[in-house]
Amino acid sequence: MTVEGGVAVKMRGNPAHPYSAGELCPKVNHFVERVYSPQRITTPLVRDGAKGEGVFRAATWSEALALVAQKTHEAINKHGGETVLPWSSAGNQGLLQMSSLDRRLFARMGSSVTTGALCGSVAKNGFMATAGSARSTNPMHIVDAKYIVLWGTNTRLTNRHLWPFIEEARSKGAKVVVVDPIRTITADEADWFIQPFPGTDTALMLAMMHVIIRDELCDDDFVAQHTEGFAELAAEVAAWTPARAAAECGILAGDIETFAREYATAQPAFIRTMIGAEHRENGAMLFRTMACLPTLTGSWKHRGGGLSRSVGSWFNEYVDSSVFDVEHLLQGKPRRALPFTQLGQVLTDTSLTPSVTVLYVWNGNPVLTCPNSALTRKGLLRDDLFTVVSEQFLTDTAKYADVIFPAAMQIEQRDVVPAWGHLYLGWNEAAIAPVGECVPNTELFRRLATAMGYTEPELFESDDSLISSALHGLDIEQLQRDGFVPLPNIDEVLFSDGIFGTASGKAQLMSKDLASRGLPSVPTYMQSSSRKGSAEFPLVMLTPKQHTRFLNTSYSHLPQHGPREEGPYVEMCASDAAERGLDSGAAARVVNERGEMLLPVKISTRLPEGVVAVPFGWWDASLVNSGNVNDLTSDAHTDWGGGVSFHDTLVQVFSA
Ligand SMILES: Nc1nc2c(c(=O)[nH]1)N[C@H]1C(S)=C(S)[C@@H](COP(=O)(O)OP(=O)(O)OC[C@H]3O[C@@H](n4cnc5c(=O)[nH]c(N)nc54)[C@H](O)[C@@H]3O)O[C@H]1N2
Ligand SMILES: Nc1nc2c(c(=O)[nH]1)N[C@H]1C(S)=C(S)[C@@H](COP(=O)(O)OP(=O)(O)OC[C@H]3O[C@@H](n4cnc5c(=O)[nH]c(N)nc54)[C@H](O)[C@@H]3O)O[C@H]1N2
Ligand SMILES: [Mo]
Repeated sequence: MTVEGGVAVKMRGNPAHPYSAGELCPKVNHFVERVYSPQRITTPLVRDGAKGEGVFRAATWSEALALVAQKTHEAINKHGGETVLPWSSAGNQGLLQMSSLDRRLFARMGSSVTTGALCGSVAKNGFMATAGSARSTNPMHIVDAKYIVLWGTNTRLTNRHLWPFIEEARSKGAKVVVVDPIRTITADEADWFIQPFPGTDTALMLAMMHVIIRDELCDDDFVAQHTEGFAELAAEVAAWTPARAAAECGILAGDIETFAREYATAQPAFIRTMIGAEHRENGAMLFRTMACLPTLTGSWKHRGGGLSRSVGSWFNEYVDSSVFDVEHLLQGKPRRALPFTQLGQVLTDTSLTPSVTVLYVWNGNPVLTCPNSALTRKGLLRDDLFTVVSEQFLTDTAKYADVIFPAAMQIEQRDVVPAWGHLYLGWNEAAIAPVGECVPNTELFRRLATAMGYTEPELFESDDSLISSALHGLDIEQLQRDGFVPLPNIDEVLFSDGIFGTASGKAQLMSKDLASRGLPSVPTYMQSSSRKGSAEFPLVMLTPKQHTRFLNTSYSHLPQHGPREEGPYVEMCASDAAERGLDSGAAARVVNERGEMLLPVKISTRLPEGVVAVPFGWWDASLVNSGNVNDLTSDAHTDWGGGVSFHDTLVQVFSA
């Protein structure tokens, strides 16, 4: 960071960082402009118009805090602590600013808590059902792979720093296969692109395992010593011939045969996956089944083998966020758990007792990032709901607030940053004082605790003290000096000894635990509602990330971001467009029972018949018509893991 006279003027990446090699992505290479953006919220704001209208007046901190404390006390006195709901997503992903002192403050209030997540908890819980551990393979080991499967992840867009490692592996002879219902920019660069119909991957994997078992390509010793339930799995996959799966997935049976044999024999074979494929009704099953593939072939044994998803849980051993939970603040009270992803349902459920009457939102933009936005908005418009938002910008969510607190950004606060894509812990030093009256989340929660009249010292712990109480077994001096430190176990080849994280230490090809929860004990394909289709809404709509300059909905409203991406559109194949009399660029209405969007048509060869795609991340306010695709998406839960099935959404498209 270059700072002149207390003003940040330039930011660059650290070329010594082993993963990023100093490359800033298009999301953050204009970060300094974001910090000093004229649109930034720099003082507390109090609503000065109708709810949702977005009209506010500046207020002092003491006025805003007093109002929030008064409303919160009133609500708790009337309905009990569980009437308060804190809703926080990832924000800047720092240890302190993502989730720390808030846990203590809301425990002290006895508030409700959220369960599940928009991101990652399905992949994690699906994977864990097989492997018993949330940890998966170090992504950087991909350089040693001979066969790379990028399964439901758009690496070149969403995880671009991994791409050079993939290129390096390819230069050493690795083959790169992409499995995705969309021919993404990553698929464009693959050696082989496999395009199953959305949500049918589990059928594809069952057929792969059919071939692997039938052709005796399992690692028999590994399976015998380190797994449970092989016979039950074999019985399930026996019926999944490549021909059967081919019909379900819309791909060729011969391709399934080849894929299975190549995957099993080209060792080490590495599967890389992320989040996109979890956003489905059967998302957890997809990840559970995927974890069986390297288990049957024993590819975990090799550096360059295994399966890699988000690796945040590697940090837990060294960055212990459980120190933020202080039991006695709860005074033995139970906490009511409400589903994180279904905020609209929670806020509009009239049978909920007590109903949520005070909502705190920070680190997230749920009006745009949760599914079924109309329901979220309806809930936020309730007259008897008091909404507090901490934000950097007047987002579509902040517009519904009664009080907004101005939030600091990364370069204005100290934090440590665990990663989800590599195994280096980052040190985030404050480079400048916060702009205006902005404060880090931790400081907001200390001020709120004071305003509430609470006195427990745990509610006021300093940032430095919180950091030092959470870090273990790391060289802090090195961390501060270099800006990053590798996790001590970074070279571990996960599960290479065949010891998994389950109670028995064996991978669960059959899981009694799943069975006891009423779920299928062995990997099982269940057709999703979107695969079944509907006469009224016959098209499956996918809504992945598609813009290099957006981070979900963050950045997209800023001049160097949204305007430099082509606006939102509905992408479809030529035959689906022709059937509807739509040409490229024509205005189309994308409709279902939840909402409607007016979008230009983009005809492409990236999608199969029956599947359309609309990019995620645009704000409502940025467009004449809504740019928010979550107006249409399904808020149905995933099979387990508490996620949401954004991609199991059905729509119809009409000429506008
Ligand atoms: N540029 C950019 N980068 C980002 C983000 C961003 O918004 N913009 N967001 C960040 C965040 S929060 C996350 S979680 C990661 C996500 O990283 P990814 O998981 O790589 O990204 P997604 O776009 O969610 O989904 C990836 C792919 O999943 C595919 N998919 C959907 N359904 C299925 C299915 O049934 N089977 C298969 N095989 N594939 C399926 C989609 O077509 C999509 O191409 O990206 C991070 N990086
Ligand atoms: N249709 C569809 N919907 C999706 C997805 C999809 O692929 N398709 N992806 C899902 C995924 S994977 C994710 S992760 C979620 C993301 O969902 P969210 O986390 O809600 O998304 P963001 O748009 O990143 O919003 C983060 C907000 O936090 C604010 N913020 C950042 N740092 C701080 C801070 O330190 N303090 C405070 N108070 N605020 C801060 C930013 O200004 C921004 O407005 O969206 C999900 N929704
Ligand atoms: Mo995410």
